[in-house]
Amino acid sequence: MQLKIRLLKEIKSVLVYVLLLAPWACKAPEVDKDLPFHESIRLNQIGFYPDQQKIAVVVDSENAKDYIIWDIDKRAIVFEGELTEGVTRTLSGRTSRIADFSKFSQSGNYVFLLRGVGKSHPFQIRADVNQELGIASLKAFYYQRAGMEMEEAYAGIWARPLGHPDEEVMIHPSATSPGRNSGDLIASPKGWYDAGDYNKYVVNSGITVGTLLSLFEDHPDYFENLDLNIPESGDQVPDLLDEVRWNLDWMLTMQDPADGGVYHKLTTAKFEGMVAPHLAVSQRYVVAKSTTATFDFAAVMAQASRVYKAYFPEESVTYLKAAEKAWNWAKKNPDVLYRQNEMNDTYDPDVVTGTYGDGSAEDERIWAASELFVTTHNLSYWDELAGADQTYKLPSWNQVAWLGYYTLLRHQENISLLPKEWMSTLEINLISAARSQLEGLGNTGFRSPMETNPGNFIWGSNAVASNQGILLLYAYRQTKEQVFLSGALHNLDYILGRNATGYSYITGFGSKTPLHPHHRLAESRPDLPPLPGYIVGGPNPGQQDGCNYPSSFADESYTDETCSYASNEIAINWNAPFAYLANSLEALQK
Ligand code: G3I
Ligand code: 9MR
Repeated sequence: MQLKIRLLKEIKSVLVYVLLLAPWACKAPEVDKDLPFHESIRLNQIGFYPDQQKIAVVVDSENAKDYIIWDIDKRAIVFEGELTEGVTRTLSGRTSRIADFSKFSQSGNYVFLLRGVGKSHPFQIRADVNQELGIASLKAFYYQRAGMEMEEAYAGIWARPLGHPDEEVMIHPSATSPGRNSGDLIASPKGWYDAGDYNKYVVNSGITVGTLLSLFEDHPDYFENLDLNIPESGDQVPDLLDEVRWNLDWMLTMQDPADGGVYHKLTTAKFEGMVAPHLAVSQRYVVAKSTTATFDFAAVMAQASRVYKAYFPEESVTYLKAAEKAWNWAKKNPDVLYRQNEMNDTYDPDVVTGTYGDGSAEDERIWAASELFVTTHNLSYWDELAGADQTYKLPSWNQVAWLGYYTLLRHQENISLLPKEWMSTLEINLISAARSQLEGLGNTGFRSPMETNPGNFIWGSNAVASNQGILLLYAYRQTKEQVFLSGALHNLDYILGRNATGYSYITGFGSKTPLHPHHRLAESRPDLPPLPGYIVGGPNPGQQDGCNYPSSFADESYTDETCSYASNEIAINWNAPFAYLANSLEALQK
């Protein structure tokens, strides 16, 4: 009897053992090897923070239900779940269901597997999951440097000869002034190439530098020792500030010393071909001054004067003088808007490169006044702001008021002389704008603020997603409400793969990434993978480049083709907000 019971018990425990282990044992090969990657599963291809949300979206695949998270290293199932019942629709009408595995928080390397369908791209869960991405998004600026040889020590396989020294840039007839005649040559070296093209535009440099300096001001400790492996690494200055200085040095040369006005751009007359920088040698010009460029310059120099004071005290003084001189010019010339067609009617040669033309310089005035006020505490700049429009406007190259307002909020403790009510209006407007980004998020196909409005899909839509992320992070820092942090992460997830095309839109980061960006630096080296760390413009139903797109729906209007400058170009003003988002999230986790 005793023996029988013992035997029965043993059989039972063996049975339990077999029952427990069997599914593991026979599922392992299925999970790991046999199931193919499946496009219907969309998730962040880099990964997630242990304590934050983790969501995958499944499009179509109506019958699928159970999913597992498979640990690639341990070769084991570590989490199981079911897709939510709720079905939403993507912008193109496909069904979408989500898998929320936020509860799973173990660090590791994983793949998401949908039973009966397939597996996802691999991803990680890690406390510093966005660190390399953040660094690469800043290192991208180094690769954009004009007038510098890229040495192998810093550029690796992307080493290249020096191009565009810009020591002999011609004064275009639209840009003459006493002492500078048409055809004269000036030196205007350094700076970053704007984008896929090799020109240098002050307006776009402005928002780019402003965004990067704000990133530094918001997280100085994080950047104190962050190593970008650039030629200046190892000096006493944070690498981020060394990198930005390369462009500030150039911007300073764009100011006419005679009157303080700032040339709108430095450009060839026509876009160069898809050739390496040292082979793109057409004559470059500085072209017409503009109010927008000059106010943007004033804003950036005022901010730089503040930020660099501790590192380069002499430059700090130079920056402030340049800012004030620019401010005075722009105040005297409030309506000198850049109109390329009119310019071409009057002067030769015609200039047909990027315009960065803008109908109003009012937001640029607000930005400049804000930066100058915070740096100098001079109340005459406050007078400029007292009656200004305070409604929230998402930053873009032609809408920069809130770069200034973010700065006022960042420094509110030091500017207590401003009326409390006026300052709290800014704060209220910021927070309610952030809240409205989240409205309707749960009904979108891919669960991101970006998709709550099809109107977000413009040329450079990925910068819209990034700038929304920045707004949400500011709201988070003001309120400490988790929904805002979560919203910013949703847009990061969107950019990194949880979206309608299934691309991670960052070159070199993710499993399905752009391979043919409209980027002369990359396209002139077809033997190499594209330079890493760049965000491409992203879906844009305008499709202004006339390339073949796979779809006309807003969030699917993307094609990874070199010809597609309207959806697949890279640009400094898009990388900067993305770099802000990735690095600020990292800094916040620390
Ligand atoms: O202002 C309208 C807005 O009212 C409307 O709702 C929206 C709908 O699409 O369009 C808005 O105008 C757009 C404008 O950007 C402002 O966002 C135009 O359609 C669009 O064609 C225009 O695109 C600009 C593009 O140059 C062409 O001018 C991009 O913003 C700008 O980032 C891009 O910049 C180029 C440089 O010129 C040259 N270097 C490369 C760089 C990146 O592509
Ligand atoms: O390469 C140019 C890109 O940087 C600009 O964003 C884009 C729009 O201004 O123009 C691209 O240049 C194209 C030009 O406009 C038309 N001919 C083909 C050029 C691309 O090879």
